[in-house]
Amino acid sequence: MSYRIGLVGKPSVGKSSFFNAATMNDVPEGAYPFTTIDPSVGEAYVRVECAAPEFDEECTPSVGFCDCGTRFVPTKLVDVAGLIPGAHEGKGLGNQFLSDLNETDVLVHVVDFSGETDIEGEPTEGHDPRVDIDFLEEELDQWYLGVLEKGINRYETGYTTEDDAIEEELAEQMSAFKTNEDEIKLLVRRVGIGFEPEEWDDEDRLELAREIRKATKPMVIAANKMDTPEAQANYEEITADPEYDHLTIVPASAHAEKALKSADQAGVVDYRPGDSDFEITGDISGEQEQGLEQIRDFLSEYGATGVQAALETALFDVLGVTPVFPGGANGLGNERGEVLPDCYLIPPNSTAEDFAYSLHSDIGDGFLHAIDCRSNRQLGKAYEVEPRDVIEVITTN
Ligand SMILES: Nc1nc2c(ncn2[C@@H]2O[C@H](COP(=O)(O)OP(=O)(O)O)[C@@H](O)[C@H]2O)c(=O)[nH]1
Ligand SMILES: [Mg+2]
Repeated sequence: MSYRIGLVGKPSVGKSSFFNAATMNDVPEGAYPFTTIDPSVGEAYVRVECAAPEFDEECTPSVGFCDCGTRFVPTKLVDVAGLIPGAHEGKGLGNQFLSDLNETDVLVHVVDFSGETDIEGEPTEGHDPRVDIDFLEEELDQWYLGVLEKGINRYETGYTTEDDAIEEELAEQMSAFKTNEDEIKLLVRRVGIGFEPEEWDDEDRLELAREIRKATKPMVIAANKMDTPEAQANYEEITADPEYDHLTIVPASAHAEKALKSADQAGVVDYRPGDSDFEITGDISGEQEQGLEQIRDFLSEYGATGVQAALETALFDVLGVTPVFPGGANGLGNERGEVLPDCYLIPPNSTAEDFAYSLHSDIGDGFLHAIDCRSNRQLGKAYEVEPRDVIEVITTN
């Protein structure tokens, strides 16, 4: 199971910079719209505290790496360019944008908190980032509404068989959003509009579209360019605004993350991505030192650069993904001499049996019971897996 985190936002907010900082790949960046024509897919990492030290072992990750007890587990990051107002009507790179967006599991909305770009991404001053936050939600809602309306239309014009229920029709029409009948049913009930679409007015439809969007495209806001005083002032204001309470906002500086990673690669600092501090280890000029000390101040104010934090908040907090280590009750090593080689990211609310299936369908089919490797306790198939569990599956085969 591999998750895809999508970076979205109007042009020039720093999506490519964020993407590059998170993946250290080379994607063109520049302060003008449409630099990134094709969506870029790269490998980023999310941090998970390694379980091996608890067993007095040293792990040998098969993918990603482990740095002083912190596992860096790979995840896919997608730079989804091309969102401008009216994208759902096919303006700009709208349609490409929408189909790329469908492939993502969770979104990080990169917002230029400095207010130095207007709604189209052109240079300006004093732009309110709240406008961008609202615009993106509305844009997505309109897109969902369009697809929802098609489903209602099909239902009403009788393309479906007599006894097809509306949730069935909508689940089919909206299948690209990875929803299903049960979810649609639940959301129709939540909106409280009944199951007769002829009775849904425009507002009901929009509200339902919005609920489906929220359920299928959970989102975190990365308040980017937080290294500028303008962004810091906007951040103070917006995080104190009750209208925006429902959002998860992570303060971020793609520039700071990129600078630290570059300095680390050049051997002049020792920086572990996501950390709240770093050490200067090489010879640097006074100017470089001044720049790095500014970044250090930023880290002590905001806890980190926010790039790792935004990805992890999206995956673990908003989406609810569970990291779990396949282990062995009689030691963590396998027959190839690897120690705790894997850390799986599995869907929220997964059971021990689901976990077994994520290892291999044969392991799922032959599931007898599982073992919690920390306590050696036996776990039944309905056991709900907890983050950082170390589990061995015992099978009949
Ligand atoms: N101050 C500051 N500027 C940034 C940051 N991230 C990106 N930028 C600048 O914002 C502009 C647009 O960046 P880019 O990554 O191309 O944005 P995109 O169009 O959303 O992909 C460039 O001039 C970047 O250098 C940041 O964290 N801080
Ligand atoms: Mg870009």
